Amino acid sequence: MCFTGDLSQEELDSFHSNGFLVIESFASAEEVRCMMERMEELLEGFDCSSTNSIFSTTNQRRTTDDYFFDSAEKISFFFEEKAFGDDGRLNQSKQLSINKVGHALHELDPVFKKFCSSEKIAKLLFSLSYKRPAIIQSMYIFKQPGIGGEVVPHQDNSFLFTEPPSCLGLWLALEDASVSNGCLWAIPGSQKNGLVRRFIRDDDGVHFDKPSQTYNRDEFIPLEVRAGSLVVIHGDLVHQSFENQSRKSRHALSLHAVETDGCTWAADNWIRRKRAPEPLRAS
Ligand SMILES: O=C(O)CCC(=O)C(=O)O
Repeated sequence: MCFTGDLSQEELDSFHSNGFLVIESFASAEEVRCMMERMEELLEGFDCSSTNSIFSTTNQRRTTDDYFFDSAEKISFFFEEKAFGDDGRLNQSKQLSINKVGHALHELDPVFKKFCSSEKIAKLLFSLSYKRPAIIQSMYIFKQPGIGGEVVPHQDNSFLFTEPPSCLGLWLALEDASVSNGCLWAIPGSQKNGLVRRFIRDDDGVHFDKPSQTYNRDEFIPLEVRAGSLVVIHGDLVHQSFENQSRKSRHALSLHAVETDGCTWAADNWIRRKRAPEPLRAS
């Protein structure tokens, strides 16, 4: 049975206590298949020689080019840091070299748009008391076998800040995610400690306003989930994922929603849109 309706009180309590919630079978096998097949087509059409932009959370300098900034309203392709050999060429096919595709699949691609603006996504957000939620970014994350890079501990409100903070992560497993292929890890309840730092864009590019905090590895628990499961992530929850050193990929669709009713988008966020995002509608 796929998710169709509201969250139960028990699910809401669990989300508020832990800062995350796993909804199994949120997406049907058919929805997952359609999005994965569509991504294969998009990759087929991607000309590798058009960009060599790398996505890295360990090397911030690599994420500050115009290709990255412009991706807020485009479908753009970012390579794994370890995709290239010393000669600057890809060590494997482009299909196995891309770290992620973002950040406007939910607006520009009909297959992803259908899922992202579906009634169940809207209902979920309304169940969490959002009044006029909008998806502000979408990422198809590959976590490639062998070279899938780590995502260092972070809070999503750092990157997608509204006043007051309202970011919510919706992370859909398109393939089974386990400790061996780089599943999400989170510190349960860490959202209660509030936002530690912000990722600011200014005339010099992007930077954090404070140094990173050190987290103890054993505070984190793994969120191992089956394909089709959705992990709902509070904007202040500290979460991360490790390198994928296995031979299995771990594809996921990561969406981030914000409240547009009574919350103001911060002008110094990395995303500076020309058009306001479209709010999700109740049917
Ligand atoms: O998919 C991953 O490995 C990390 C994704 C994540 O942390 C996010 O989308 O906020």
